[in-house]
This record gives sequence, structure tokens and C-alpha cells, in this order.
Amino acid sequence: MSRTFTMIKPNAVGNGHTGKILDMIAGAGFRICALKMVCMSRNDAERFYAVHKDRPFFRRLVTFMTSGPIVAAVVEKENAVEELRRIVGSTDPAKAEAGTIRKLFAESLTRNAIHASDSDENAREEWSHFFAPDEIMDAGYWLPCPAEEIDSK
Ligand code: FUP
Repeated sequence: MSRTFTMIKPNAVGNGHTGKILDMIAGAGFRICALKMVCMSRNDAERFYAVHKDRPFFRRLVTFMTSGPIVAAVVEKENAVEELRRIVGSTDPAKAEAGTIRKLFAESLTRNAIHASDSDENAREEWSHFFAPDEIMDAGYWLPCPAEEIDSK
């Protein structure tokens, strides 16, 4: 079992699509291990996207990512990085495949609804911006315990 990091971006949160996107992720077989809604500061967004700091779209990206709350999550599934990027679709919504999250909810290359990490190493680095280790649950911990265990108490 492996984990990846995802972030529902301000346009999708603001348009009320958080629940639908989380449902698509869960429907694809992922378990949620951590979940948090936060407003990123410019400093947070600049650090998160530091790899793009010399790109022409960097300022626009930071302005967009700080325009409203985001929903950050760690999700778990076999082959998580690749599987999540498959259901997220291409960065450019014009090229995103039918039925992908970006095809449904992205508005432009920048306002593209969701982020999904592109490697196991980047996923670990990216979720550390949002979650302390004890905020990431084991999927086993998260499974509902049998009703009789609770009802007999
Ligand atoms: P992705 O891995 O699909 O999130 O895409 P990238 O890491 O290549 O880009 C990160 C973010 O930068 C994208 F989600 C959107 C933004 N971006 C632009 O705004 N313009 C571009 O030309 C390329 C990326």
C-alpha cells in the first residue's frame, strides 16, 4: 500500500466541488489518511511551488493558490501516485481525458482544480507542508470497529 498527497485548489473549493472531488477519489478506491482545509499564505505557496520559482507563471500561481482555502489530503491505495494522477488528468484541462477530475472541474491551466504529487518522494515532502506525522492515520486505525464492540460497552 502506498500514499500520495493531493490538494483541492481554491477554484474547486470556492465553487463547492470539494465533496464531489473527495467522492471521486474515494470511489477510485483510495482511503483518506489525513484531511485539512487551510488558507495558504504567499510564503506557504512560494515554498510549496519553489521548484517553479523561475517560471513565468509563478506569480499568477501563487496569487491563485492564496485566493481562498484549499483542502489538503493524504490518500492511500496500491500504486497511489500513478493511480491518483490517472484520475486527476492532464495539467492542462484542454488536454485532460474525459471523466477526469480536471476535465470536470478545471477552468484553466492555472485554475486546474487539484494537485496530485508526481512521485513518492515529492508526496512525502509535500504533505509535510500541511501535516505532522501524528495527523496522518493508518488506514487500519480508520476502519470502523465492529458494532458489537461498541454496543456491548
Ligand atoms: P502538475 O504536476 O500537473 O500539477 O503540473 P506542474 O507541476 O507542471 O505545474 C504545477 C502547477 O503550475 C499547475 F498545476 C498549474 C501551474 N501551471 C501554470 O499555471 N502554467 C503553466 O504553464 C504550467 C503550470
